[in-house]
Amino acid sequence: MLRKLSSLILVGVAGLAMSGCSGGGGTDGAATGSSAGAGGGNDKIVMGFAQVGAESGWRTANTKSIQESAAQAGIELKFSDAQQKQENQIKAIRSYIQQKVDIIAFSPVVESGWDTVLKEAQRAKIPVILTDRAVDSPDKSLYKTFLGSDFVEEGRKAGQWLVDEYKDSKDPVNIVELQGTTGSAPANDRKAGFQEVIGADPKFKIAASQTGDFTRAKGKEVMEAFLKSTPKIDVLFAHNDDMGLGAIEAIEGAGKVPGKDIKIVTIDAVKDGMQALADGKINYIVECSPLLGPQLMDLSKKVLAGEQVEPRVVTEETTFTQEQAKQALPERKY
Ligand code: GZL
Repeated sequence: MLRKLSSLILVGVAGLAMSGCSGGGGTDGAATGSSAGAGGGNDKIVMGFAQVGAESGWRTANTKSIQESAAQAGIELKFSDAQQKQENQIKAIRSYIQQKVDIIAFSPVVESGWDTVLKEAQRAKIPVILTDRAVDSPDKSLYKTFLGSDFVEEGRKAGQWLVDEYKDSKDPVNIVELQGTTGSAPANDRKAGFQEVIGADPKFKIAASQTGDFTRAKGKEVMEAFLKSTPKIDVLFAHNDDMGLGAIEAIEGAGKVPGKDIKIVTIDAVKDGMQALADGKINYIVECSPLLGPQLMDLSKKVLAGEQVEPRVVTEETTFTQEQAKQALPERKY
């Protein structure tokens, strides 16, 4: 792109000077005209993507979608996995700034603490796109758009299923909640949406609520603790399928029947979750699509072409009952 062309000329001239005017092709690197930018030829877009980690089936599908879409769009992708640590994502973004990529995209592991590094990208004139998760910065000029689900609505849908499921019951309904990663937008917003809907009826009580960090292992561990500490559990609300699947192991380990003794509602609708739903171990799943790759690449090309893009792009998604899961499974992409 333009940035790389100017740096190619600069590097080429410097290279010639450094290699005694060998006319390029020398072995000292600079003479080969390698771009001072991020390489990839002078017309290929180079994207730096800082991924959260590989914590769940959703994240694996999201990564696959981004990598495959970049290849199909002819975009050179630099990709990093932060193992769910904010400091690793910040390091990756700084590295992309130093490499002078054309655009940066990332899924912020937590909502806060991004202003400094986003201002560094802004000063370097590298546009940023948020995917999947949001940041809580009041300065909306720090990124071009936020592409991802409405997590509050996902929480509301989970709550509404519960209200409908227990509409004829007068007895208290004891709920335990496996929250997503502490401080993350999906955890904060799914909790808020769920509470907004069930809070209207005092029979619904959240007896225990703790983070399972979106992983199966932690979901199982926390559910085991809930089963020991909470005398009567009617419902589990897990912020993602993976924690729900871990909780199923704990419930079965305690000699109870998931989906019957304890009803389970989760969010994501990844293949393993949909299989558990079809098998009757989960009762309802709210979809959260990880297939953000094509839209991300399209938005990136528009941003770099100087076109206006919507500041917020909400992904389309639905919900699944056990019957609907049986129908959907054969064609499920993730
Ligand atoms: C939601 C995404 C969440 C998923 C989890 O968009 O950020 O992170 O619900 C994943 O499965 O770990």
